[in-house]
Amino acid sequence: MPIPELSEPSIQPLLQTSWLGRSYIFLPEVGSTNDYLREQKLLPHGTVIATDYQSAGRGRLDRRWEAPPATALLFSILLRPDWPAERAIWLTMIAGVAVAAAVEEVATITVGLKWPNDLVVDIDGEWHKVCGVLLDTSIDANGRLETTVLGVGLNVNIPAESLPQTSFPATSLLAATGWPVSRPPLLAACLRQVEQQYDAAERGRSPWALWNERLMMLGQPVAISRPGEEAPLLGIAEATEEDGALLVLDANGRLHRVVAGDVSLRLR
Ligand code: BT5
Repeated sequence: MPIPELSEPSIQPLLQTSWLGRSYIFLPEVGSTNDYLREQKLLPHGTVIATDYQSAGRGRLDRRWEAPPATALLFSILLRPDWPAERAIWLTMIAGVAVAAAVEEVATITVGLKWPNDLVVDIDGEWHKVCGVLLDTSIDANGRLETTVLGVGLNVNIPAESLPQTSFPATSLLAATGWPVSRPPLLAACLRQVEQQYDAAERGRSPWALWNERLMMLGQPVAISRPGEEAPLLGIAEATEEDGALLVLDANGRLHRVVAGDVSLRLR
């Protein structure tokens, strides 16, 4: 029987990292890679788990993340940054910037970011979601990050007809470009890019500028649904602040600072 594409013996020779993914676990199937790492308290910083199928893949707010078997990159990274809790957003930014750069290395496609954590690609003038990022954190009594799990779900070779039906349209690299992408080198590129961005953050460099540069909705009319708020906020997405907050200008000229929510673009 051939060894699975994402198994440790396939991935290790491709790794170009010094610490990320050197502890690596492949499970053919798991509930959720984020949940698996959250439960494994003793694994070292930089452990990566990848799977071919999640039976309980999660998005934010306990939403489902769906992908048919062996068509996506579904992986999570265990990180123990000695950072204040407010800096957790840096990890989400790092994942977005790093995975976008990795995708652009291996596929002929330009990737944008949709605030706060989605990778999107333009297909005939309409943005489609190709990847989502999920950060789980635990914080110690001193307000510092303890254990964090950074999960990435990237739609690689999902055929167009098998894409999940979602309110914000989904796509895969295959559906968007017409070309399948080999998952092992793409995973290795993602890990190299994440390590590079993480090491820079450890040296004090915020990923905010790189993240902000890729945000595709700045200057555009948006509708934002916010947790706990019935009516969506309508306005122009003006800018972001270094802590990741989105500034939205409404029709009355009032500037709103949004820290959590889902953005959709609307027509002018
Ligand atoms: C996210 O949440 O986009 C974060 C997704 C993170 C998934 C990874 S996979 C590895 C790791 N282990 C996990 O259990 N999770 C992480 P959010 O922004 O809340 O988006 C969720 C919404 O995206 C869902 O409600 C659907 O509408 C849509 N969706 C579900 N599956 C999708 C897919 N494959 N492609 C695009 N959109 C999808």
